[in-house]
Amino acid sequence: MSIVSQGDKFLLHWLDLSRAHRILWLLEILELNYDVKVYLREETTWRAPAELASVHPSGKSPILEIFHADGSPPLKLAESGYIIQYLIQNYDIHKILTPSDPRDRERVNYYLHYSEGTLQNLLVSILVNNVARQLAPTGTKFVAKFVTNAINSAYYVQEWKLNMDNLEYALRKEGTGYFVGKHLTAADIILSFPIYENVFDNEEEVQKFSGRKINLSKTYPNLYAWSSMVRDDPLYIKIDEQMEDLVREKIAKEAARKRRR
Ligand SMILES: N[C@@H](CCC(=O)N[C@@H](CS)C(=O)NCC(=O)O)C(=O)O
Repeated sequence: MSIVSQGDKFLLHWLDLSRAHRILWLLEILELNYDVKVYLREETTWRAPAELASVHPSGKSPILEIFHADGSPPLKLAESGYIIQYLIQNYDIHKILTPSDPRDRERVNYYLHYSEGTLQNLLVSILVNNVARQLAPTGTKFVAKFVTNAINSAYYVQEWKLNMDNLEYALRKEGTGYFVGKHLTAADIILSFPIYENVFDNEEEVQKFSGRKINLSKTYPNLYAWSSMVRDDPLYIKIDEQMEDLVREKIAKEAARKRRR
């Protein structure tokens, strides 16, 4: 059994435009000592590069490695909800993100499951339909478009809207600007990807898949204000800037490697 300590080191396997960004935000908030390894998505399929599969059999991001200061065997964690829960349980020593009310802690746990169990699946399904349209061979694209639009509008987009309405209502009812209680919690951190990154910071794509013009800020004013809170958080700004630089570096390195081949 390892003894966790603030001296532990972390390596985050971070895929661009992925769920891993929120783990980075959490590592910053908890002031942990981390490094990031950057992976770029494949251009046409938008899948992770094969090298991620050598880190973890899922081949997905985020993966978080933890190297313990006491020399005990390192850990390799997968699944955003679990990673967030583990980090907060073991490293939130000042209780910055841990509500004092046990009922609030349970509500946070609900969102950790809800985000990956329900909300994110809808967005992934919409993304896969989008990729299907792009990958359809010439001459069949109109069929692919017709079928994927029909599936989206009969199921995924309806479900997504239902979830957006429910989340808007949850924030309005809470009345604090956060999903649970009066402060930032893991609920806000896990939802930053499916709500802020996938929707409010991705408006053009939302307009395309939703099939009609949605005025996001008017339809979902509480979610809009919450998304602005995420975007303007100084540590969120810091990780955005840091990753922009690292992604640029990685693109340049890969281009140089291709030229050498
Ligand atoms: N349920 C997992 C999902 C992980 C996942 O699907 N990650 C995506 C990035 S957002 C990925 O690595 N996709 C690349 C691929 O599927 O090839 C989690 O919450 O961490």
